[in-house]
Amino acid sequence: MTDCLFCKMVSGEIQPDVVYEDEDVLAFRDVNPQAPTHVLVIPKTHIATTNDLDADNVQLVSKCYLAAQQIAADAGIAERGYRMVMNCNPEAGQSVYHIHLHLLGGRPMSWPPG
Ligand code: DGP
Repeated sequence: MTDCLFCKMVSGEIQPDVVYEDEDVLAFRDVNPQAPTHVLVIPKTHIATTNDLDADNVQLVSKCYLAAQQIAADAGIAERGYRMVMNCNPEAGQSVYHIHLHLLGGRPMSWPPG
């Protein structure tokens, strides 16, 4: 999608701080980090929200999780623990409408989230 911030990162029009990339997935540091490690993992295919997942595209979410797992291991936070979350729509705080998996770690976190 031409108007999507994260699609512009996939195309190279905008260059984030990339930590991982393969043919299906791009991962980069969040511009406003909420933890010492805060990486966004996105499918290169535009999917606006998790409501738009279906049997044909859901495997991209699996790939995001596996990439995040590796990034967490590389960051040295796998054993201490980390959080992975996708926000959907306004009440959950989604602000960029291209699905993204937040990987957060490197500090203790509370539950439930705010
Ligand atoms: P969410 O609120 O779940 O939609 O998360 C969107 C995240 O995207 C938020 O944590 C901030 C991040 N973000 C927004 N604009 C940019 C940007 O231009 N570059 C990077 N690296 N991250 C961004």
